[in-house]
Amino acid sequence: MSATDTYLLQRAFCDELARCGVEHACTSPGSRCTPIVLSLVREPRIRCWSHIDERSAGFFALGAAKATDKPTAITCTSGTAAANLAPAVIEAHEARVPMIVLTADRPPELREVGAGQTIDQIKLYGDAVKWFVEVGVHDATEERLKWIRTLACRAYWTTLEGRPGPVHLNFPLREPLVLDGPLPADPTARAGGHPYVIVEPPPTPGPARGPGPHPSGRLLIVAGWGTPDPVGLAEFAARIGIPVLADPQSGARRGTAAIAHYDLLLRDPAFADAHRPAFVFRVGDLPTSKPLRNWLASLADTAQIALDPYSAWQDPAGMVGMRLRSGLPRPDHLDIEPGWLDGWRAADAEAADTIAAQLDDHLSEPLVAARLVEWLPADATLFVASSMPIRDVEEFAPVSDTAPKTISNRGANGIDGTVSTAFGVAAATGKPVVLLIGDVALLHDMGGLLAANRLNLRVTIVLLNNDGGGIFHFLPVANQTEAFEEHVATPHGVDFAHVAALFGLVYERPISPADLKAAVEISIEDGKGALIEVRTNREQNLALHRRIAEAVNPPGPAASPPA
Ligand SMILES: Cc1ncc(C[n+]2csc(CCOP(=O)(O)OP(=O)(O)O)c2C)c(N)n1
Ligand SMILES: [Mg+2]
Repeated sequence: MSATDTYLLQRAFCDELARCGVEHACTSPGSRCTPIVLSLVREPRIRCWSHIDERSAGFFALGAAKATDKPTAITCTSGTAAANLAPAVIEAHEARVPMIVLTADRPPELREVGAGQTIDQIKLYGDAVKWFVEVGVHDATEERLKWIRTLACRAYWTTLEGRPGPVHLNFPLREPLVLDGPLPADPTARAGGHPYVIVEPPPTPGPARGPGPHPSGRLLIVAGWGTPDPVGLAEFAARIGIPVLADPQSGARRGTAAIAHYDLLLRDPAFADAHRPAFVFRVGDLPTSKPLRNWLASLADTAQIALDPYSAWQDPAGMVGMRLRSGLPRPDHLDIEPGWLDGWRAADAEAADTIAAQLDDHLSEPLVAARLVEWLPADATLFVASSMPIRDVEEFAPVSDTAPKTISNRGANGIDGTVSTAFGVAAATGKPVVLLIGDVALLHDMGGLLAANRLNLRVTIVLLNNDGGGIFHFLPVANQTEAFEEHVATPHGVDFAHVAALFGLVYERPISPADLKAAVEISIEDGKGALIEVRTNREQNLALHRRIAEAVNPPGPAASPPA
């Protein structure tokens, strides 16, 4: 296997990835990966994004794939570099995101003999990938060139087939790793743009009108991330009169059937009991809300039907008795109990008024979560970090027909890689991206900020800085005073103005909602991005959440922990 063989094979492989539809790839530096990196960079149809840290690169690729629903390619060198992709590969697996991971490796004769930067990369990501291939070392015969073209096509289509997810191809590469002459013609090269192997695209789930359950009475829809055709779903529900408990990530928190504040409403046992449905359609992923999850788990007499287009099995309490693949039955008439939707809507409207009254005009975490959805243009993406930001957006964001697309890394619920994922979304959409993130999550992926100036990408980062993990104050661990602050809340005292300066970001620290709105709007309009810090206090944040929950449900029980 000469360098010419290596580069002929890699060029054919990348050509085929591009023909299939790969538009973005992430690279990171190294020696062993040189042929893969150079071949990707030389493929004009693939935009290559360079990263220093493979963990960030992995999440960036994840963000680009999430934003486009198309597989992103990512490559790295051998050794622990490949291990650093694991968090993003796992998130891609859990969240059904298509990714093509191309790791460089030492050839077989250099494994387990003390050669540098060599670890066991075979099936490195275990069952988190849909397909693993040890590509092997080959001469670039016509036969092998054809084969590697089919391999690229198969890798691409495998990421999308059935439940989408990542695939891993491990490429052993022999020295020399660079070419010293021109690359000869490829006998398998061809004109035209179509791939070597065309695979029928997976069926898109959508509304179905055919046979299926025809429930009546009290119908309810719970919609989460992965809801197919959320606008159609919201319109259908409004026409028929079915309340939709719509997580902002579903895209269905719109129209006259969407219920926004179910998380707060369902904390009241009397409300929860009085609003028990006969049928629940669970569309897409389960929302994060614990009161909603507990309520669904308690509905023993309710028929629960999951629309499960991606074969996700989202049912920790084991309540789902039927799984639909193709779409919800959407007959024109359903026999819905009179007043059923009105009852939900009245309660939701009252909760919205109560929240608005409680939020007054001071900057707080719930206020920021609620208002961002209103302030952002409809073509923007709101990327929401795990921990309290995702919960606050779910709890407080209003129903809106012009809400931005809201996404989050909720496959494995990690706080890692959040900054990089948001930059990946910005790279792939070319549209405004606003990242709502806590201080610990930002510090966890601070290196992700390198993308702003290295890759000339703009993200408006709204940082909720409560100097630690505010979420833990809602949990019983908050009572373990001897270890809580240092080992659980983990305050750090970092000055984020310095972080902004270090990474060359515009820095703002608004002190009123009006200032924040102006800072966000300017950042989006001038396209420069920014780090906009909102300082909050963990104890006061807990107290505010409790006050709101009590105001919505007087004289109901104290707020449930949101974990
Ligand atoms: C990779 C990873 N490590 C640890 C956790 C556990 N965890 C959940 S929330 C959290 C704190 C997040 O703090 P911050 O980002 O400041 O948000 P806040 O809780 O203040 O809203 C931690 C450490 C996790 N989810 N993922
Ligand atoms: Mg925090």
